Amino acid sequence: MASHWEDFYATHLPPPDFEDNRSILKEFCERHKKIGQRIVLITSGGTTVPLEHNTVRFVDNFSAGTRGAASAEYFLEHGYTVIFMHRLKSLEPFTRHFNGQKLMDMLELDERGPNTSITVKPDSVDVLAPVLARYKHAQECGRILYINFTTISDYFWLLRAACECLATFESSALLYLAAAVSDFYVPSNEMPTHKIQSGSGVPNIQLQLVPKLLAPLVSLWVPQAFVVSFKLETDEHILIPKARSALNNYKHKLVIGNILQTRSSRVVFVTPDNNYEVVLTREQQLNGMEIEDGIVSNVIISHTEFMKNSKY
Ligand code: PAZ
Repeated sequence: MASHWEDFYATHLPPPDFEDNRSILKEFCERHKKIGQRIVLITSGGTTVPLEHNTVRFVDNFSAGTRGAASAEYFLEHGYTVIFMHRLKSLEPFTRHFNGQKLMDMLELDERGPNTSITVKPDSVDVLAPVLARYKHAQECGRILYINFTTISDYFWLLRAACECLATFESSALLYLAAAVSDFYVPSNEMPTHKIQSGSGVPNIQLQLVPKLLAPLVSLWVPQAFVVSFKLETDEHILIPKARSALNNYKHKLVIGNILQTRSSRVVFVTPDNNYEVVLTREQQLNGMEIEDGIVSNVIISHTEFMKNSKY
């Protein structure tokens, strides 16, 4: 049985920096509410499920955060203000282009003179400059806020706090829930305090079902917002039925379905009225295009339509 969402908050403490993050979210939303721009909350990356309170081991999720980080850049390009709620150390907008050693390889170090200098290699300027320009612009306008989570419990607390701040935006708020959130967890009161000992034999770890937050989110926390959830499956046959059942259960506006192996080239939009695919061809991929460009453009068309028809 899934525990009820209210029980979850009653039995799991907020993360230690929760009040700081709540104030930061509140201040950011109040500032942008005055400007009157549209705002998107993007959740990105996977949550962890700790197996011990003093966590040495945890269950993790495959998500790298590519979808969320890339989408954040496209929402900024379209004039949205962005709250980027992501798994700590997962991919982030802009820096994702220079992951690993890429940035180091673009730089030249000169230690010959009295002053050490670092320059960008001439053939890397064209690659770095456009991304840097977009990054600087977003920073200078203060249009993106980064909030990070690690565990499923952090995610729950931060998501609700963000929703409380976003509610005032009514239909101008868009929730783009791309994070891969664990479906199973070990409740706090069933978790050992210390590292599980191999000397005690095979551990008996009982995972419970995570409560479905989409239900209170859509009906109570941000009832006027445009909510988009993602659905990941590995079996093509159940993708659309599962996406449609989520839409029927939670009564939000759009589920974007994807299959693990093809998620960067094909997604299916499932709406109350129909299904349609957004696809990136091999050629487009080779030309450096990203499927998130098409996903975000289509989501914005639906959000615009939703705002037009909304009385809020
Ligand atoms: O983060 P990523 O780019 O590696 O993967 C994106 C994704 C597959 C996690 C996302 O598109 C998604 O489907 N999120 C929801 C997953 C789910 O809980 O069903």
